[in-house]
Order: sequence, then C-alpha cells, then structure tokens
Amino acid sequence: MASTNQSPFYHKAEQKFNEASTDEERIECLEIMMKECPKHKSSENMRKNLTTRYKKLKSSIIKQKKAGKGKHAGIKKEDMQCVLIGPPNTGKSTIFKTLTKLNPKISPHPFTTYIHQLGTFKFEDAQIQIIDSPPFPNQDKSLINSTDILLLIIDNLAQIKPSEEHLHYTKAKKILLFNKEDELSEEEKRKIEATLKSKYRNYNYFFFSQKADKTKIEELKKKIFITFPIIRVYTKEPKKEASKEPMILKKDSTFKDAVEKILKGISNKIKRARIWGPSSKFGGQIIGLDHILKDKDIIEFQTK
Ligand SMILES: Nc1nc2c(ncn2[C@@H]2O[C@H](COP(=O)(O)OP(=O)(O)OP(=O)(O)O)[C@@H](O)[C@H]2O)c(=O)[nH]1
Ligand SMILES: [Mg+2]
Repeated sequence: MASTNQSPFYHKAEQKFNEASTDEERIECLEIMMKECPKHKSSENMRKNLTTRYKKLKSSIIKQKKAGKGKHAGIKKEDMQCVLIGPPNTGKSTIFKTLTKLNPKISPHPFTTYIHQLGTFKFEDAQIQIIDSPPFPNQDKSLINSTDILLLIIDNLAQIKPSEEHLHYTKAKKILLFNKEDELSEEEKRKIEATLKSKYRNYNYFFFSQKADKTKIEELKKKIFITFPIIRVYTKEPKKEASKEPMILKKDSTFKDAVEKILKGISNKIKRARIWGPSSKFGGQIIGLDHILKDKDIIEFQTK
C-alpha cells in the first residue's frame, strides 16, 4: 500500500501491522491507520482499501471465535481440570502418558502434539481431568483461561519468562514442573533450585522425569490434587454407609451448595440434616443450610 504523505503515527502503526502476529493486533493497528489517513480526495482509494481490510479481519476474528467454541464442545469440563502446557519438546505428552496410561504421540522432534488429548487420573477417591495440549505458541488460549490448574512443563529455566507471555489472562493456579530431572547433575539441580527459590518465589515447583518411580508419580498426583481449591464431601442415607465417590465442591461451600448440586431446588425441601467429619462438633450433629463444609465431611439428609 502506498504510504506517502502520511503522519508518523500512521507509519508506526503500519510497521506494527506488518510485524503483528495476531489478528487482534492487526485490527488495533488498522484502527490507528484509518484514523491517521488523510481525508482528502487523493487518498480516497487508500481509505477504501483500509476499510476493506478492517472488515475482512473483523469477520475472520468472529469466525475464529466460533470455530474455537466448536472445538471446545468436545471438552466437557469436569469438576477438577488440569491442563499441561509449555514450550515444545519439554515432555508434556510423556507426563500425560505417565499420569493417564494413555498412548499419546511422543517424539524427539518439537511440535509433535497438534491437538488436545483428554485423559483422567485418580488421586485417592477423586477423579482429575487432565489435558495434553500443543506447545506454545499453538496452545488454546481459551482453554488456558478457563481451566483450574496449569501444569507448566519446562526443561530449562530460560523458558519461564517467554512462557509467562502466554499466561497473562488466566486465573488458573500454576504448578511449575521442571522436567527431565534425570539429565541434571546434583550440582545443576541445586543451582536451578536456588534460582527458583530466589527469582521465581511465587512459583509452586516440582522436579520430575520419565524415570520417576511410583512414589514420585504419587507425589506429583498429590501436588496437583492439593492445588485445587476444592473439598470432597460424601453423602449418606440414614443407617447406611457413606458414598464411595465424593462430591467435589468449591472450598467454603455450604450444606445448601452441596444439596443444590445434587438436585436444584432441593434445599427448600430439607427436613433434617446431620453431619460427620472435620466440620462437625460431634458425629451426627444437626446442621442448617448455611453450615460451611470441610474436606471429607459426610452429610446425611432427609427431605419433606
Ligand atoms: N531425558 C528425558 N527425556 C525425556 C523426558 N520426558 C520426555 N523426554 C523426551 O523428550 C522428547 C519430547 O517428549 P514429548 O513428551 O513428546 O514432549 P512434548 O512436550 O509433548 O512435545 P510437543 O508435543 O512437541 O510439544 C522425547 O524424545 C521424550 O522421549 C524425561 O523425563 N527425561
Ligand atoms: Mg506433546
């Protein structure tokens, strides 16, 4: 596009446009270019050209968003979801395989994973959904922004900063997993740990490798599990055993939240409720709807 007699702001925006990596950035640049483009007759064609490009980009963004939604229709978010992310080749799919016993494609070449894969693992009696994803920069932004936990897998400290660039908008809790521990000498590991403790103090980190034994794998599962801000609550019927599978609730949920999760509207019909476990003063204590539950409580209730 000819760009003579344009303001320095126009030129700057045009340069940014040419270097942009996303359509959102291109739209922003085009907006400036449209504003800065002179309004006289000789630049009429140029204005038209800018408007056409602007409209095309807008509709392409809308299409991308719709496609994104469609892609997500396949992932039904469970109560506890953890997404594996990181730069290429850091061992994400290998960890996914270790945790789920599924068989994702693993190779020494970067960008092996190009589509999400869903799996689950159990920790104690809780089922955790785990998702292997394509490496940065091909990760799915909306999934990162909507999940509960991100397991950021790296094999080099220099990967932390660039990874953070992809995590600006997520509220998910993060665990930094330093992988391929087997390739590190004791001395190297000690240095990495010291840097993590001083420079990356806000990170909850974990060393791991494909050679991890059963105990270490259990430790990783536990690390992931305890990072979820959830509690497990079991239900029981009078004179019967408590359920084996827990209900998964947000921390600080009330008895009302629990029963409403079982059946919407049922809290109006509760006749009597009793509780056993960490939040009870004594086993079988009678509680009201606003009673705050704790992990591993057992609730029993009768309806009118
Ligand atoms: N030494 C060592 N190599 C590992 C470890 N984990 C994975 N690898 C190797 O690293 C390479 C990449 O492993 P993947 O699991 O495919 O890595 P990825 O992060 O899923 O890769 P992309 O999908 O391309 O992003 C493979 O050659 C693995 O065998 C580990 O703990 N130690
Ligand atoms: Mg992979």
